[in-house]
Amino acid sequence: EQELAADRPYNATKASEYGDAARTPTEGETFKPSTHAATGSTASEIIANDKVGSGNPPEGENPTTDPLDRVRVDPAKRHLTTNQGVPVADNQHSLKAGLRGPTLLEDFILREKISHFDHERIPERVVHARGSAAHGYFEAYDDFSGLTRAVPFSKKGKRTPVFLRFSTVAGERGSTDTARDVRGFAVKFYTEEGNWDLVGNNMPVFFIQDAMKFPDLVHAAKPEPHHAMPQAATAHDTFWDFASLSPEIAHMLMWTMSDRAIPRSYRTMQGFGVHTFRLINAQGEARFVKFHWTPMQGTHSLVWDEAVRISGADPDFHRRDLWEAIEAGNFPEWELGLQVFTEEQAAGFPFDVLDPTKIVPEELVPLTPVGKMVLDRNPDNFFAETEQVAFCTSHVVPGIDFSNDPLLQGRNFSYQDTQLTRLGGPNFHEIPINSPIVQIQNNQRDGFHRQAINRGRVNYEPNSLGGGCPFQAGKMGFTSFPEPISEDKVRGKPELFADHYSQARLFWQSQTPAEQNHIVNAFRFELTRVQTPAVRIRTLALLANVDDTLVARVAEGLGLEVPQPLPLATDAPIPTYPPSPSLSLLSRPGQTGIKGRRVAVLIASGVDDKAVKKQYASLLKDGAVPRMVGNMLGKVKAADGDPIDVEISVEAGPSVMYDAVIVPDGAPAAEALAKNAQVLEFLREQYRHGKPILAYGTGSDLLAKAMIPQKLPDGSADPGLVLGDSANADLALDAFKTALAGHRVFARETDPPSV
Ligand code: HDE
Repeated sequence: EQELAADRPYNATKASEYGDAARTPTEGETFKPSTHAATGSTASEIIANDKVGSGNPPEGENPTTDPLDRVRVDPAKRHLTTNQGVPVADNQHSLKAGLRGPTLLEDFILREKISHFDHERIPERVVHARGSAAHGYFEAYDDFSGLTRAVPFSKKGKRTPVFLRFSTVAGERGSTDTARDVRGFAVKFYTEEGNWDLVGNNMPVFFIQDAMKFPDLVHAAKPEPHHAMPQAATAHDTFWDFASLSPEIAHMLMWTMSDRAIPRSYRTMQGFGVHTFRLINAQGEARFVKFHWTPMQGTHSLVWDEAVRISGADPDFHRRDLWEAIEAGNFPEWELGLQVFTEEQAAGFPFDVLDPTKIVPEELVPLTPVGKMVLDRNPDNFFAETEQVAFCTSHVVPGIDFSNDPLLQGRNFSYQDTQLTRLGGPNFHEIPINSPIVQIQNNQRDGFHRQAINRGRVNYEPNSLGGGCPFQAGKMGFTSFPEPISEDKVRGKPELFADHYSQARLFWQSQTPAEQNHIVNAFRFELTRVQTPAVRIRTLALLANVDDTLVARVAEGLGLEVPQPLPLATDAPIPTYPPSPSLSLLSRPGQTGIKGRRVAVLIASGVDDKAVKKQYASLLKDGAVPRMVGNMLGKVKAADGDPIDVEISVEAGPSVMYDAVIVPDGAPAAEALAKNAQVLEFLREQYRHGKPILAYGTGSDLLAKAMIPQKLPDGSADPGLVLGDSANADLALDAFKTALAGHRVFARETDPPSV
């Protein structure tokens, strides 16, 4: 029989109700008195100041961490209790009238346990259901108070804690990570003037121009309602039916059919605020702004064939990648860049900055880097944090304001509204992950699951009985930009919104040939899945307005003629843009380095272990993630007789789990591996997916057995295929690392694939 761990009643959430002495935790207890708790005189003031969302956090610390100890539960050395704190003697058997008798209604322990379990699930998000998140901070490069009074930008080196949730859009909570889809990129800044949510995506434009159309877009994109297919993908006939009848979608289609929709990792995606927002400084001066997050890990994507296979091999591919990188101390970073422009400049642009289907090309307004975001801590509990976090575009702080983008205006209603159902009422701001780091003071009261114990009898304003508190903040408070408005009340859109194609063309023309090939193949794949011929043809008619080559190539892939283009929605002259190189994934900064890249080292008995161990260590040192991959788990006997552990088998860790492969020297090893068709397939997939391959000595025999070409299809040397021997081992490893930093050799691709 275990003794009860606590020798006296103790509850971290009630500590100070029993006086200061009760704040010392008993053994096995996790509660730590907060480092910044005020030492007020009455017990409840101490509680109030120790609560999450209260007190003044010391700068540079993540103040959301410490106070959360109030709600952290660590069962170490503690006994089991019911939710009422009653010690549970037996957690295996229900209470019965006799060993073979019926279970008794009286069994409050069984009923409480089952009943809580019955209600464990909450509704999943209607879009962006599948996500992964992490904590971190944003650090300003300088004092940008001339631009905005938003506190995260107030001085050089200032750190603001953040929580970032990535997501796919269409798939359900248990769907796969690598579906072709937009990715959510939602950042919550916990500032000293309240929470600011920058709820963005990994693409800078959107499908529609007005919130009115959002439910239709989502209905069309989600599984078809009669049979709930496809899961974890955007629907085919219904989505393309809607798309081909909604020409404003043209630009976004180019992005979603590009490699942006199949990122290699959350860590290698850009993020965008999408809408035009406003920055307001302390003098009340306003400027328009677009927010851009640039990954310092490089901007990389999967190839489609690989994305499909990963869905089977590891549906948690992106979730795992983010988790493991942070656990390994390989903290991902993004630079925040702002495109700042005035209302007068905006009036001169050939597009409307309120139109969320348009970008502001970086060549027109360059990015100003203002800070970096670092993700350095995984959540403690997926449900409590990642699932319950509630982002709302309406959560802005003084210094940030909206524009009249009609999509943003609609979102400002939608997010707050959706949380009411999803999180069960109006107190979702009290859930620890959603609580601001500043104390909340207002006269809102009650509602389901209220946690604040508001004291006193005054719950209205103005009042005299409470000394007028809490009082209005006046100039210190949030003030909306006083934009002058004098217009008729109408349903409609501005004329420039009607140009649907010029920026779709800009995107297409700014891609490299390899990226253009991928776009054509993606359209071909998706439209092949569409069963209704008229929908295919109408989509081609839409693409005919984007680019002649694009539509001709897609039509050819579908065995169709190019149809007449869809009629244009405007007679106004269509703007033309010079190509924007920054729209190509391959031109983004941060493409160097191999941190976090996964490298398979194929081993079997007889492998040249000295060289292998050296390569392995060198990759580790550079922050890469090498893995010894073999026919089966267990030990292989190296050439010099030493055993080496196989970390994973080719069966459980197929090619698509790695960014590159090393095939070491050692004739017996090459022979043993060559007998396994999965190994040969592994190598062929590495090649087909453009991944760097390093082979030493007899490793080349294995490549030959897998029929890996030595030259690129055009006859030139393959920069990703490095052959080495003992004489040039180090040079070869360096060449391999360079290829790995470059990520892929797209020049290997042929259509259809020849390997
Ligand atoms: Fe969302 N969107 N959205 N969206 N969205 C939601 O809010 C909505 C849009 C985005 O990790 C929902 O809490 C409307 C654009 C992200 O928790 C919902 C419109 C962009 C996330 C909702 C849009 C986004 C959401 C579902 C058009 C990129 C996940 C659950 C007017 C700038 C946030 C929830 C997270 C989630 C509505 C368009 C990004 C229903 C009505 C444009 C990253 O409120």
